[in-house]
Amino acid sequence: MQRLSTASLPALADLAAVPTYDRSKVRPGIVHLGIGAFHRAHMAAYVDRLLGTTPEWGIVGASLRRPDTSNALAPQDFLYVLAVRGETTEYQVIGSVLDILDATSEHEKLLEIMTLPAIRIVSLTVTEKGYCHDPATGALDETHADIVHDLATPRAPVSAPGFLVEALWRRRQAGIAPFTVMSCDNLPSNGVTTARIVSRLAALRDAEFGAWVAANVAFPSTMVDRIVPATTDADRDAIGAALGIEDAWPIMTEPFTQWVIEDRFPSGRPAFETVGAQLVTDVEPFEKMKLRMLNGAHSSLAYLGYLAGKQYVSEVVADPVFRDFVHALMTEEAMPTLDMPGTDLGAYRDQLLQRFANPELGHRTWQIAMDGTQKLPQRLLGTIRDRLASGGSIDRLALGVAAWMRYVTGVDESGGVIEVKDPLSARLRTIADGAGRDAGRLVDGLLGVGEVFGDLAGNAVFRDSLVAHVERLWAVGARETVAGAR
Ligand code: CS2
Repeated sequence: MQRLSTASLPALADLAAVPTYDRSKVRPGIVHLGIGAFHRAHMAAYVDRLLGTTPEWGIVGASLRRPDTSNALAPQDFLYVLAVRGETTEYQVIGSVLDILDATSEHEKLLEIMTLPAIRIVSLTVTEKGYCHDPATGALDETHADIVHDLATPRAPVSAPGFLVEALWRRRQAGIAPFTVMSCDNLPSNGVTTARIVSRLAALRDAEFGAWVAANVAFPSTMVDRIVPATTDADRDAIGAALGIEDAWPIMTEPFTQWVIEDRFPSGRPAFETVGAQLVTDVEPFEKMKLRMLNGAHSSLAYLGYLAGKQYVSEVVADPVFRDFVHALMTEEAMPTLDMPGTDLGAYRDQLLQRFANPELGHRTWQIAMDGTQKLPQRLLGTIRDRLASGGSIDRLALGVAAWMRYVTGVDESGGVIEVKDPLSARLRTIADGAGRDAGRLVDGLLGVGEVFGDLAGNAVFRDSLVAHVERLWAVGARETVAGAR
């Protein structure tokens, strides 16, 4: 089978939407750190639609950890297929990514590109843990190994904040205006959080420079939304069969896509609003709605569903017990904490349930269960804090957290091993091993992970609810526990 490349595009045009602009005229204007599946299904697809009219906004991507994306896409001119799976599948070939660098071996080249005056935006999808921060407070974790490294050798950084700081430093030295830093990760107030982290790292390097970053670099917040499961070999085969072309790393996604952007780009930006993004002055209410409704429900379904032996999110919500539970979690416990005048939250919730049910996506519960320590604060714990403050019930939200606690013990309901992926997995393991089958000890041990739970650790209502749920999860399993909690 022929490999996807510029040369193969004309033959593909009958089966897929291919770039209609002249790719040879596109120039880099954006550097994107963390070019994983999400970016390739989301921002890169928006930018792809802009390049016909504004070819100065092409993307140079960088992977901070592994060279695999670059290795897969370089032989195909960085083109890839985006398969949009709804009732039918639509194929697009995305051409907005011009190059991908492996930051581990090409850090100098990456920094040189980040210093070019033509680069006016540096965007990020490095996942929650890529910010090297304390998730409970949003502050830079100054003891993080990557941060310690980047402070010792600032000219050859390894972390996303380290690359931003060094590139901003070089631009300032050279008298080049700073780029705008746009986080596209699922963090609360992601712009403010990124600003805090990057300015702090800059200040640790040089106090005056830190103040300059805080005063001169724009960090707009964004709300990003599109469900993008990890690509499987079966997906690659399906693309081959449908399009007659070999793509080493196609991306699968759903039809829905949303991008809300705070309009603060002093160095200029593409006309994102012409390709479906919403430009607003305050993103925070949108972010909160999405994190608490979509992601809060997602994580709860992932832990509970995984424990109940369900591999995919669509399988979990196909079971009325789980569906009713998550409907109630959103309606009774998440929606009352949101302030979104003019938005029909009930309709938003129903649309989420429909998206979760998409049987074509194959979105694994295990994938969402990853990195719980980095995700729980903004997905469930902030909601719980607000509910406790207003005297509302928290039992369903707490069941989501309890399911995470049960999950990180590393043993599933049939005695099988759970591969717990989390930057704090070793610590979680020690706590779980020390607790044995004692729910109180497990809960207290995990609540003691201060960078996740913060002040919530001392709340008796929350603790009691967790202990009762963990006991039940052990005694009757996830499905029965959920059935009793609807
Ligand atoms: C998911 C998200 O993996 C996860 O934790 O909850 O990636 C989710 O699919 C996206 O945020 C949807 O926009």
